[in-house]
Amino acid sequence: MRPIFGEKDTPYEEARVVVLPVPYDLSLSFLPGARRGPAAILEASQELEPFLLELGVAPEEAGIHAAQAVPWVAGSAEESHRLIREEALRHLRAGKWVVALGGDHSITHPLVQAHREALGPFSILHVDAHADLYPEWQGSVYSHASPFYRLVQEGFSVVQVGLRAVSRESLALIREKGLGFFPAHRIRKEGLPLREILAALGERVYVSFDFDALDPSVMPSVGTPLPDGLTYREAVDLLSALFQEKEVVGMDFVELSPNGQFHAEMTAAQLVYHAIGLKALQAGWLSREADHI
Ligand SMILES: [Mn+2]
Repeated sequence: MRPIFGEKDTPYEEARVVVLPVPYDLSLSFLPGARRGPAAILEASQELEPFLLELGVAPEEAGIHAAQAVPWVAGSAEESHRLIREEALRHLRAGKWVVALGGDHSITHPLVQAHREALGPFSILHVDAHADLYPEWQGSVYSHASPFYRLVQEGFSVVQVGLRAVSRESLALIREKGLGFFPAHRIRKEGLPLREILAALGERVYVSFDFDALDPSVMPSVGTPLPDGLTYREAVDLLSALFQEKEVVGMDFVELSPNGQFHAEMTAAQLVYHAIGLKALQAGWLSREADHI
């Protein structure tokens, strides 16, 4: 197997970080293709510079291992989600920090359940163009439009950043449940309200990052692109602030739908790698090399 995220390949036992490919996209309502997202990110990651100039570390030196992709069960969203939950739980119980790569956004529900079971309570930072708060979509509660409805009903505290497609019903639910709500139009006009976002979150946070939160000018390869999204810099600044002040218990990056635009896949890989570097610094696995700024 070729190395991913840098030049080394860390064996499972030595790895602190497990990248978990979840190529499940059977819930997609518009353009399918997110099943090819994890492989595309891992392939693009081979082209990254291992040393990250901004962080002053080479995140791969924290030890990153790409796990086997979670298989899906044709015709059964329920069974597929059960497998995702079990695989994530296995890595968490082995003490690994798990970064899942989707796949469609429905995978966040079993991933969050696994983290809750292994690691205890946390709040959720949901970065997305869409609220994903439909009680069901096209007749399924396992839809990629529904994971946060289910999580909110299960009592999770959710903070949503970057939204620009929200139904009246979803907006009513956001208000009723008191979710953190930071729509893209506000961010475009006023900048990223980092203090407010951090204040809305608890001390421990799970991050679910839908690549369509980014503006299509930087991230065209998603199933449902929408204009007026976050810049790459805003995504990095949001994650940097989060890792500085919170314990990030886990992450998923979902909905990359490769469509031949390799720059989008590189962008996705770079953001994931940057997030792993932030974790490595926050956890004390690596120290910033002060000479490199
Ligand atoms: Mn989403």
